[in-house]
Amino acid sequence: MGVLWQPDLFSARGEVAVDAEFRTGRWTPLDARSWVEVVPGWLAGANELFQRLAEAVPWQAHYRWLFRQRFLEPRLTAEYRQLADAPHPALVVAADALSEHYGVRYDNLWLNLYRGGEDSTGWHRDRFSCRRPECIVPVLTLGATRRFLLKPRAGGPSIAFHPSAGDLVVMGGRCQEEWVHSVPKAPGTMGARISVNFQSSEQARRPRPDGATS
Ligand SMILES: O=C(O)CCC(=O)C(=O)O
Repeated sequence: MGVLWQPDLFSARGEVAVDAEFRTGRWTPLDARSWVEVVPGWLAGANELFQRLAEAVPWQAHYRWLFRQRFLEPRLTAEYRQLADAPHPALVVAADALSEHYGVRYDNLWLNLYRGGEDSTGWHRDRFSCRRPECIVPVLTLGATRRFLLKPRAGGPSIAFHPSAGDLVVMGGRCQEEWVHSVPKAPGTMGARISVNFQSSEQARRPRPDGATS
């Protein structure tokens, strides 16, 4: 895959590892029931992991339907339904650390490759991977820094985050019910970005009417 990779010249090429203590985490309430936690530099060795994923993942383009029109999604994606099939062992370690920290079992992965500033994802919420009233959705950034926006589903100004390589953005509470998120186009951006969405089959199941969780 010939994506442009622009490593941070100041970070040493090294082992991929996560901060299991989430020491740099900054938790921000969005409203009374929704929140975001940003964990700068959560993953060390982000450049190494980016390069391995850019090369090893079978990235695919997909057509989507929007307002009855079929369009080619402006990014490439890949899905790993079993964590055991993850394309790099560090992603299993990362999923386990997230599961331990947030009390949600992350057992599958959704990866996005934004080849450059013309790639993007529009406003959406994670309806299919989050069918519980409250969910916790961690998104790890590798590669280029892009804007990650959140805005209330009912309307209102957006809030911008600028996750860089190795940073984690975690959407929690009723974020997938009452907020939408996007990664807008960024003409002039040099380099590609990969985002790793840690998903949970528990969160993708509707709660049972009797209140049981499985
Ligand atoms: O790339 C990102 O940071 C967000 C990805 C996303 O929202 C999605 O794939 O549903």
